[in-house]
Amino acid sequence: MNRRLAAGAALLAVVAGVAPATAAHAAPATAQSPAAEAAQASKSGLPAPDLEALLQALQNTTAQGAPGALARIGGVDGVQSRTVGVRDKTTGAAMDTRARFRIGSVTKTFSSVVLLQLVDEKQIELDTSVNHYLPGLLPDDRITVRHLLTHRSGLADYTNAMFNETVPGFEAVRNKQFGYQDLVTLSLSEPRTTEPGVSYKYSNANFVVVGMLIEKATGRPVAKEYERRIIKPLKLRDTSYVHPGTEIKGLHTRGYLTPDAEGAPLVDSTEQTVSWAQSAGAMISNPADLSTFMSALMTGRLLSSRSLDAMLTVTPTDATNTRFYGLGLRRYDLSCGTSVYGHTGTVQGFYTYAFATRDGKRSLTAMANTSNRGVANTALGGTLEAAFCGKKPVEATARGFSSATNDASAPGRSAVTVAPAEVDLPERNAR
Ligand code: REY
Repeated sequence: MNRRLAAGAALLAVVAGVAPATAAHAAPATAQSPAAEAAQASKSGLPAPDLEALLQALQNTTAQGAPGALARIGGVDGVQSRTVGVRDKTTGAAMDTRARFRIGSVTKTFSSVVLLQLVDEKQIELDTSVNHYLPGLLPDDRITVRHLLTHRSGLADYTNAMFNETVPGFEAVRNKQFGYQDLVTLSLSEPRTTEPGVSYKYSNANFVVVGMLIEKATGRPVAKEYERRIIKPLKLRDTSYVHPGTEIKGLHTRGYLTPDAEGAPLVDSTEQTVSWAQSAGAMISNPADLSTFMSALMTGRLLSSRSLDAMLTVTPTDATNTRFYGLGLRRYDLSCGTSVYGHTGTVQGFYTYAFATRDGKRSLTAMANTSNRGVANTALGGTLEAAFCGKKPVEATARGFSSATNDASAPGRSAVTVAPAEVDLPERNAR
């Protein structure tokens, strides 16, 4: 079993063991837990973040081989952050919450917002055939714009083959510039995965076509549209789309890709075109900007309520019934009953989580400067519970619930409750 399969098997075991979401609230209403009292006092109405568990999740992430990791909680209760390890292995510079990094598929949420603004402007319709806008592009007129945004088009994810061998795959494309059409051709050279609309299959090809739709409808490159519709209005000074440029300018974190061979040295993957992903994954940002973006999205500053509702209309992505996908947006249901919306990202050298509550009053960005290391990504996901659920009620343990689900400081906590980023599941088709 290679590392990927081993990690995946562990994750599946974890998912199978997810505690019922009700266990954490089983304490009767008469005796209020400290967390519940704190929730009443906070402006967000949420319990105070469990900063010890947050730090523990980051330490678990570096214990799994990430050079560094960070978590930054933002919102109406103020900013709280924690970092561990380094952002640069050569200089030894410490991880820094201000530094920029590659956000991978969190880019999909930016692309969805631009597309949905075009829907608001009546330039594009969600339930119209993609081929209506891009004649002859796809082999099936039944594939609609909504199918792309929900990963229900059946367009194969060409990145599975591209990165079958992790480091050679990366080196082959790191300085390459693909046209959108090249990426669609790669996808169409593989069998389609589902009839249009029938089932969810995560695929970068969908958001490549979303980029094409944006460029067709506006007559401008996607970079300009991100800039004028999101980056400028929200004053996101650390957010950019520099494709096909390879650098992350300014203060940034270096990314370290894990080779498939056990024990092989990490590959510094910081500089690359990310041309293989473009509108599916090539943006650069930092935690404060991602927090601003996710909160602005949730509070209706970017979209009409109709389009936001469409974006938030989700279907399950797996059998746990805790993970869902809307339009370029994930929803995770946490063990305390709180739902959070956002996206995960994986590009070579970087894992990202960017999520906010439905009312935008609390947000979390977590990042580790590693990838191809699913166990580290799962550990990083432990920051979600710590940030949004706070400390687990002590009386729940006293009443006999298993310590694994209720002890906030237990190392296994993140493994029990976290929703792992689907990109790292062993069979990527299962995404
Ligand atoms: C591509 C492979 C991951 C990453 C991907 N990312 O689809 C999109 C996303 C933009 O959803 C690479 N894995 C790694 C391998 C596996 O090479 N052999 O982990 O860096 O964020």
